[in-house]
Amino acid sequence: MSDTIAAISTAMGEAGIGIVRMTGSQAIQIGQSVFIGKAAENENRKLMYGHIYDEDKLIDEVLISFMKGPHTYTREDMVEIYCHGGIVPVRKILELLLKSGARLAEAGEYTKRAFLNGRLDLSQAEAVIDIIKSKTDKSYEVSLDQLEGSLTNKIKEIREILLGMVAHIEVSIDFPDEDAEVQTLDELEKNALEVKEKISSLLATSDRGRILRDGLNTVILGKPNVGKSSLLNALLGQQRAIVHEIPGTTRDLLEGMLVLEGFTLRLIDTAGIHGTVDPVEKIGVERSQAAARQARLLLMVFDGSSPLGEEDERIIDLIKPDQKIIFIVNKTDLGTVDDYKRLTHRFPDIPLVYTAITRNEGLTELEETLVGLLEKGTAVEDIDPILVSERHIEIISIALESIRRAREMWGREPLEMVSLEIRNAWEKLGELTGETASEELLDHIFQEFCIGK
Ligand SMILES: Nc1nc2c(ncn2[C@@H]2O[C@H](COP(=O)(O)OP(=O)(O)OP(=O)(O)O)[C@@H](O)[C@H]2O)c(=O)[nH]1
Ligand SMILES: [Mg+2]
Repeated sequence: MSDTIAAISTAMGEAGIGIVRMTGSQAIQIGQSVFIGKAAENENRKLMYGHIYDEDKLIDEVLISFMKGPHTYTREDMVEIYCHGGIVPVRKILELLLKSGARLAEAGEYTKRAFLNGRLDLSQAEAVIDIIKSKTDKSYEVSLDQLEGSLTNKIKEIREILLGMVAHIEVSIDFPDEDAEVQTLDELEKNALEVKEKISSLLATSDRGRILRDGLNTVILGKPNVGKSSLLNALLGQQRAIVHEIPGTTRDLLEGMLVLEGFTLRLIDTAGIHGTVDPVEKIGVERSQAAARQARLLLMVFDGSSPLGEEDERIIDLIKPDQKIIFIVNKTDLGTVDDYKRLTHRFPDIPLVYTAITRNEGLTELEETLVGLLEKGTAVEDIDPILVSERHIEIISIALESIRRAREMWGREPLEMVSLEIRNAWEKLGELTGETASEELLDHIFQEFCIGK
């Protein structure tokens, strides 16, 4: 018998409808005790019209559904009440349910029950929260994929191979015989390679996962006064940074989130880089250089109306081989010198866009170039699930480490040691799906949820 929990499942605020949900062994009985409707009996999984009463007092006009477990989200009996939206009706109904014997659900408790009752595994439960929290279409797609079991299936496959390896080793420990041992090593080598490949290809997606989750670290770079802050403001569509004709306006790093066609960019405006004696500006320049080193994408801004100078060259020198870059030649309304055409010849792989930001010219082309560049590197097109959770990335890295150690050991160390390492990897991966997860870990994960989910 599970105790019965209740919570408001919709967001609090004025809304067309609000949903109050209840699950547990008493849910249906409590629901029936507060509902008066036309249907003769409270049919299973039907939506019924009626009223909620607190004894004689009318609380609200509602639709209600009684759902018998196990074909429910939690696998237990559930009741959902669809009442008027707005904070008062939902609160009044919740209070009535609590008074009638339910207790207030903890954060994520519905999903925790779904997990404990075997409806979802842990990575799927985590996907539920990621879906709720997703801010872009792309991160939503990845989480939905995970909820559908893409990651679970991959991990299951890998764990099965690992278990097979352990079994193989145990047999050859119990029945030692030279030939069998050689065969075991060959077989193990093949399996280990397969596991290593599977795990490595999963891990390779973590970079994309992080970008989907946190946004691509994008730094706007250039010498003073070329229009970096103007660019930040134009892309964000708001006056985020101070823009001024005096060079050296921006000193601190300024950030804004930009969502473009489902891609999230963490845009950072920086102080113009040049040799300066001003102590405050100097610190600003150092920060710009540090930001440039960490950037995944550099938006390098030039003043197209004046020649490409020594200062610009030094900024170009900051480019690192693994960074994506777009050259932006701004202020074309004041004329364009030929130097920038030569830039295209020197760096044929780097896209170059002409803009006049104050006139809103070239911005559409810049956005298109940006999206093109992002699609190249982060398309969600392959069949592999994408790792977005730091927890998953850590688990998989540790498992990979164990496999590596096991491979180093065989032939040199006793088979028992090899077996132990493989078992470690198997157990670690079980934490991802929740098969070997501790109570603390579960608490930690479900606390991230909102109440009512
Ligand atoms: N004519 C013209 N002026 C521009 C253009 N874009 C920006 N400006 C002007 O150039 C000046 C400097 O712009 P900012 O955006 O502050 O330049 P910045 O690169 O952030 O400068 P610092 O913060 O000092 O490094 C301002 O007066 C802008 O209005 C443009 O396309 N054409
Ligand atoms: Mg600025």
